[in-house]
Amino acid sequence: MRTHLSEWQALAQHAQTARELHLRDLFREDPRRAERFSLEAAGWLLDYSKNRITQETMERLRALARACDVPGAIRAMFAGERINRTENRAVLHVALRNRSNTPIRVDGQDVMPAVNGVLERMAAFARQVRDGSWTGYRSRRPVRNIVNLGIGGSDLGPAMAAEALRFYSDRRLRVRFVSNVDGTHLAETLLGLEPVETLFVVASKTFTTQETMTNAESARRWLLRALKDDAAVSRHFVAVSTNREAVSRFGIDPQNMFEFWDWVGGRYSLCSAIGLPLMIAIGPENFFRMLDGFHAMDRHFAEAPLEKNLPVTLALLGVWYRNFLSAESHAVLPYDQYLARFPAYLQQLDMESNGKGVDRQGRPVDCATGPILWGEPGTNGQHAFFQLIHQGTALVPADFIGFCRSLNDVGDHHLKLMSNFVAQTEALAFGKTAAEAAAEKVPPELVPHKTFPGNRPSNTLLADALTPDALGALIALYEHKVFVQGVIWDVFSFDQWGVELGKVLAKKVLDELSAGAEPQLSHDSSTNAIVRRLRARRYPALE
Ligand code: G6Q
Repeated sequence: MRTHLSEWQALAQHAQTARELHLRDLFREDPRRAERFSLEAAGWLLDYSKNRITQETMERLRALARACDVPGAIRAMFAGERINRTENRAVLHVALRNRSNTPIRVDGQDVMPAVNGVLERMAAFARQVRDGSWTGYRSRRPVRNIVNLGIGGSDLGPAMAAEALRFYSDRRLRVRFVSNVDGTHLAETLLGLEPVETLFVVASKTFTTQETMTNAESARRWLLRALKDDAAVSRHFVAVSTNREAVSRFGIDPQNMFEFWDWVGGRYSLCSAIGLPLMIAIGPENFFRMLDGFHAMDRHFAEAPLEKNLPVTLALLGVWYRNFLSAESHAVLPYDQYLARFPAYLQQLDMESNGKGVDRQGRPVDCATGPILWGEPGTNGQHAFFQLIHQGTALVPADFIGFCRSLNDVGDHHLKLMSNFVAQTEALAFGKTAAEAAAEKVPPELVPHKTFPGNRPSNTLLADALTPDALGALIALYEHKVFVQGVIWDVFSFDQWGVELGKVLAKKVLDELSAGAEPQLSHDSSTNAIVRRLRARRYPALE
């Protein structure tokens, strides 16, 4: 068990004194603190000096990482070992963006020719859509609307990245994402679209997911209502999947299926064919630049020693707060409107990977695992929940993500944005003492309210501009951070069994909700009553 490790116990001991440290004193005592606790890789600066750590803290955390064999785990992942043991799969998202093209083997077979082959087919298809030569069924009209139908890992990555890289997108094309089984999502998205100008990308690794298949069937009906010929499906639907059989059963031409593999986890699949709608939006060259950024961070992660390793450092800081200073959540605060969906994307990456309660031997874990991850872009969050981070009782370590240059140089907006970015981390770290408040002539009764305790930790992540490669490197940074934390907590980060039970129960409830005759209900009294009410009040009434 992790807490039995002497390195763990040493950290717990060390945390008792570290709890007393204040960032004000740490910075006062060491004028070179920022330099000492800053790292750079793949175009990103990480300044982690505004954390409640000392040199000793970091050394002890790295000792823990070594005791948990983080270096061995990194090697095993890159070597294509079946580290996803509960699903008996290798974990090789790094192969998808292996731009140096060195062989990466699964069961002795190099996967790079297949990876490169699919990327080439994607690029050829994306070019056809972008240059207008992919036209609607029996029409000369080019496709203008691309609607991705997918959910979870088959939605969040491309949806987030299409927003993040919107600056680079072809504005003649409208790329949209429908995920929810709620018919409103599809209905509102299709409103006003011309079927003959619309291409659906059905993105599903398994091609059995209820939400995606329901949306795909409804989209097909919508298309055929207008085009009135089943043959139109093969012109207006393409698929991204590992399930060739189900794809052709749906009526999609296997020529228009873009394949990926079981060693690509859903939430790690953005660089696979799942990225197709993004590639159509921003073009293959920008997509490849994004892969270059991913690869640069992958190389850094695989090669840099622990003390210079950005993903390892972020992971260890997270472990420090979660396990030794009892933080329950972690905020991610991008100061860039294009990154509006980044926290939602990271929520899946982090919480689905490390939201686990048993260790790799199947025993209940003896330490806290993944934190609750949340966030919103700055400066919006400042006018909403930042109050709690500054003066509330919860410790919320935060990552501030920003860029030196804006892609939209409008007046002095960027200077104002970034002045807030800087000021927030400063205010969080150093606060304002009661004496300082009093010196500002704050009425005595208000002094406690206008005092800021400070000592609230943050990381600053800064890149020059939000380019495709900067985005790729940023995503890879978090992917590997989550991986390292999973190793330290000794949980399996690449499965998600916790989502299964609800799916199974929903099937039963669906039968009950849609049954003609009043069904015999055998749930608890609460569930029975809700099912009855839904049936009774559904309008128009069930026959
Ligand atoms: C991600 C999960 C999950 C998955 C969706 C969609 O890591 O596995 O979010 O991506 O359930 O699955 P399909 O791609 O099979 O439709």
